[in-house]
Amino acid sequence: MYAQMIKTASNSVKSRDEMSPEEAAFQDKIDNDIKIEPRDWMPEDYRRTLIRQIGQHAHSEVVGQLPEGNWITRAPTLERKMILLAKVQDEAGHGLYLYSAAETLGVSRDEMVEMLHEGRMKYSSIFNYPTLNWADIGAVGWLVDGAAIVNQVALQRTSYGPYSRAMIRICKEESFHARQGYHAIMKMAFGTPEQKKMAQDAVNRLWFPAIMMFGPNDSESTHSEQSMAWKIKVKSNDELRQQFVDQTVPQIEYLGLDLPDPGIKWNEERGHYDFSDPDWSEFFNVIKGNGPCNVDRMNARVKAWEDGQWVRDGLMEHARKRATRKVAAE
Ligand code: FAQ
Repeated sequence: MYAQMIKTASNSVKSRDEMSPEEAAFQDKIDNDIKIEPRDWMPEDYRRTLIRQIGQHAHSEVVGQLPEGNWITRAPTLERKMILLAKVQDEAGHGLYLYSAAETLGVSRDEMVEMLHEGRMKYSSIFNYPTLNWADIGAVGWLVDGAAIVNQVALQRTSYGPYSRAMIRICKEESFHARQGYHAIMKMAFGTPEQKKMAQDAVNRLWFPAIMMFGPNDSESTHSEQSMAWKIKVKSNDELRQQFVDQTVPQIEYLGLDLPDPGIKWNEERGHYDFSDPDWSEFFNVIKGNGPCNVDRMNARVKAWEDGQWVRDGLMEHARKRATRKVAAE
């Protein structure tokens, strides 16, 4: 039934004249910043695009636990272990809010998980890169959560009510995540020469994958035009990427680290930092499944899903027995 779910809404944006009366009324609500709620009429492509984006976002939160979860047992102090444990648990919670938001659009969590496992849905490219040492954990919190926040703050204003409301709580938790990451990397950058070297190496390796998180350049983005007309996305990929670069470069400088891209330079005329494009062929290769960790990530998720089957069976049996008892009592 959902085989076409990931079919994208890449048809060009309709002009007012081409819209049916229902579509025009829907667009009026969007233009007037009235939230769309689950029972409201919506174009089928709006629904599909949201399921794709929210589902992909939920999968990213869940898969995103893997690179950090890997370091819980190796955190350098009890305090860092507690912080990391709490952060990774938060990411699981974000996945759950987002799966619930997507479910309001008529797709079940099981179906989304199946599509992920069969490679019919994506998750964020960033989680296909390894976390090689403790400095990477600081850099993930600072750069990856930092990039996620820039995007998610904008998404608090997205047109679909359940998605926008989920974003509000997620953003609050993500800002704690970014701060703990920056705090961890500060300790390294202001620590011994060896620690500073590790921090530099982490920033060098994770910089370009972090700026790829915002998706391809606007000129290459398949969905942006329609998604922005529907206010599913409120800022374009390039706008968000620029915002992230502008806020992060001074943070790198404060740490006393070298900039990871020789193309980063303040542009007085634009009032923004210039920076180099990432290697987009690497990005497209990663999202096709050929990044350094894609196979490991998917194997870990499929194994976790299969290992958890007995829990889901137990819960279903418990619910079935309760329902049977209730009917018998009536
Ligand atoms: N990775 O037309 P566009 C986090 C695909 S949360 C993989 O520009 P769109 C928290 C895209 O799907 C991070 N695929 O697409 C955390 C499309 O493919 P399709 C996740 C990507 O949707 C931290 C094609 O490329 N955040 O990190 C990516 O309009 C630490 C063309 O692209 C969200 O998901 C990518 N980076 O814009 C957790 C935010 N970029 O369907 C744990 C919500 C693009 O044609 C630890 N999502 N693609 O086959 C969005 O805002 C949007 O979906 C974008 C992409 C901006 C990511």
